Amino acid sequence: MITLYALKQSRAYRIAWLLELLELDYQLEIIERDKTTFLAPDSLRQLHPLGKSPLLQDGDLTLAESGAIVEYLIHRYGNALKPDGESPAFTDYLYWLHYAEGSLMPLLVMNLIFKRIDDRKVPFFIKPIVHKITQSVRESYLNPQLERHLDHIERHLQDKTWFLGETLSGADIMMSFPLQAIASRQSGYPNIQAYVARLTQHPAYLRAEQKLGKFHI
Ligand SMILES: N[C@@H](CCC(=O)N[C@@H](CS)C(=O)NCC(=O)O)C(=O)O
Repeated sequence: MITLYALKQSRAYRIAWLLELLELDYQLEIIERDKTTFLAPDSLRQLHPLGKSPLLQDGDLTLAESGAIVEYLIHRYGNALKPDGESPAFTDYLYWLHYAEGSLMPLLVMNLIFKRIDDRKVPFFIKPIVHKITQSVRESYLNPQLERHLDHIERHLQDKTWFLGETLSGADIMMSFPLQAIASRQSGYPNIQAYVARLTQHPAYLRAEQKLGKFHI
């Protein structure tokens, strides 16, 4: 039996979408976030030392890390979602599948942390200093990097339905989460917006959302 431990409003949407696409039988354990910290509850650490979501159990196997889970499920149950190793699309598949967590998500997480620092209650005389530091990192590094990455993705999606062209693959499963977060915050980038509209209307994605609740991160 497959069990997906899905923290609310998390990367677990990726895995639920994939499980629905593969039409696998699975059990869903929906986990509430801590109301103040927004982190996962300690109970998840009893299943895996890092206590993060998504977490998948398949028989005796317990697997964390959404990229690893996507590769595992596709290898085991759904090779149709991965191009043949000899085809030219294969390296593109590898690139986007790993780019999502390896390059794009760290920038989004850094952005979120800076926003939390900016919003944090501190004595009024310290606030301008904190703001000056976060502003300077945003201007010198974070914003130009984000812009470069979004331009890169926007150009890639030009005239494409999915990341590899016309065929949906594991690369889309991985890119869905960061692009959904970006599309809800950023204006412009019409190819990214259209891509997110497409994926959120995909029948398997809608089935996943019906079980997990609407995604609105
Ligand atoms: N790179 C990991 C990241 C896992 C991760 O940070 N998940 C978040 C939810 S999207 C989480 O569990 N946050 C709660 C916490 O850190 O306590 C993956 O792709 O699975």
